[in-house]
Amino acid sequence: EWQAVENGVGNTQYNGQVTLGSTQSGSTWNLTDAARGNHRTYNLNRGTSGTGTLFSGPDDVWGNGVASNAETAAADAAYGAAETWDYFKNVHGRNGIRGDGVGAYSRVHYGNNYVNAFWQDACFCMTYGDGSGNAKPLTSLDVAAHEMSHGVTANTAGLIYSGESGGLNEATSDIFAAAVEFYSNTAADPGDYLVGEKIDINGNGTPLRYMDKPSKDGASKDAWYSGLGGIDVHYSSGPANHFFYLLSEGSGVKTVNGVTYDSPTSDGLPVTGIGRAKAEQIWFKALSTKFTSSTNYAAARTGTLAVASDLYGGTSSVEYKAVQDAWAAINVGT
Ligand code: ASN
Ligand code: ZN
Repeated sequence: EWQAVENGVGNTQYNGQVTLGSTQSGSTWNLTDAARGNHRTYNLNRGTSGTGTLFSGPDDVWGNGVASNAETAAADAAYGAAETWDYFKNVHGRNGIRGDGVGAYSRVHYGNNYVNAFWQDACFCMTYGDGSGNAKPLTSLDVAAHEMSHGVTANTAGLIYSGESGGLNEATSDIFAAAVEFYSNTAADPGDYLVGEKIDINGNGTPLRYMDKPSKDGASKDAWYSGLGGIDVHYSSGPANHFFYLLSEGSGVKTVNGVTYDSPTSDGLPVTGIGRAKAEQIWFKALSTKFTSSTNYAAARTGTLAVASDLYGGTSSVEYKAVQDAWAAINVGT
């Protein structure tokens, strides 16, 4: 059956009004993004298994910006998937999560008052709860990019989700969550080095995680220590998130897009940032060409240094030195 590739309108909860890829079949529009590997967005309608129903309807307008409209979370999830796709393609030359041009799918309205989101390799899909009171779906752009990046990690380094490699796996998702948010940079959701600042998971407006000083969340670590591999991967990610922030922006006080950061160093020495764009290139290339399933913090240092040398001209480059300094600042390789 013939389908037309369309651009619809998404009225999201977190990113204002956006353009969404859709397909038209007769007088029905489907939330299937033909320009991005046919990524599809499904409604679980509070169920917890299967795919539910593909979002479809008599028009190409999705959601109204309010969580009570079932299409709103779909619009946010579809936008997040599209921006993440575009980011990996346009910034890193990667054609989809697996690099094969095939889109994943998203499921929204998982369960009742479910306050989490997750990626699953088995279905090649990501799933979002509606949050507390079913009012704060976990479909913010950074969370979507975080979950989808788990798919990229699984299909590149394959970092094992425990011990230090698990922390690096989690950090990779936070790093690309921030990168995608800066790439998208809508007025409603400007780029930042915070994770989950839109979903009010703590009920007091604070974000889930802070990359400039991870310990601000009360549990994540700012620097490597010998017991790091024994804590939850969402906390052992802290030092690598901190590394990425320092490499991008440098230590001390800095305001970016209206958010003020204050990033310490464990060795007390300053770090001069090389900018987020170069830091992203270094992390992605290390992930996809140097890291393996068992990479730990020490090996991540070795891998990123090798990549910095490859990309930016040897061990005397400013970039190589900044990578050295940023690892030293989180107590790796001193
Ligand atoms: N949202 C969490 C994550 O992506 C789910 C989990 O703990 N696996 O890390
Ligand atoms: Zn994660």
